[in-house]
Amino acid sequence: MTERTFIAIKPDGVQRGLISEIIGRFERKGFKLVGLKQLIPSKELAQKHYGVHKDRPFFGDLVEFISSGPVIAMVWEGEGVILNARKLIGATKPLEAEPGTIRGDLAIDIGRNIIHGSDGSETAAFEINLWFEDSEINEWKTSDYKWRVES
Ligand code: IDP
Ligand code: MG
Repeated sequence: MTERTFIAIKPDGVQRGLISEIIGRFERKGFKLVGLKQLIPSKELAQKHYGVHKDRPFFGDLVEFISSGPVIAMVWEGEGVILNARKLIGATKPLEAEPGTIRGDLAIDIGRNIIHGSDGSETAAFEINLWFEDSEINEWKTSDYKWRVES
């Protein structure tokens, strides 16, 4: 099913110069970028985004970190993109993430795991709506879409 997911390159990924490396993996897979912006998230936005973790001991540090510098916020579209993005990203703890995944290849620490991806369809809808206005998301077809998806 064609669906959309919210992906964010966290401040550590931006600071380490990994934007093109990360975006390139989603592009090469064949997913389509339909929304993209750089912003320094407010504390309020970070708190809402990570609201499910508000009672966890790391919540304060996490909010502080996410709002500490520029983040690349994106919406990616494609067949099965929500679950598949999670596979491309790898496990939350980078040392447990398989080689070949973004976290497995590019990170070490759970608190500096460089990328966020929505974990299900409800979360994706909530996060896209939280980070993007409808007018910031574009509907378009890649010129070579027939060569990626039989349709
Ligand atoms: P996810 O990013 O793989 O979906 P979640 O369990 O939803 O992982 O946690 C959200 C984020 O919170 C993680 O990506 C990581 O940055 C941070 N986090 C999760 N667990 C810990 C922890 O035990 N210590 C420090 N940070 C954590
Ligand atoms: Mg999560």
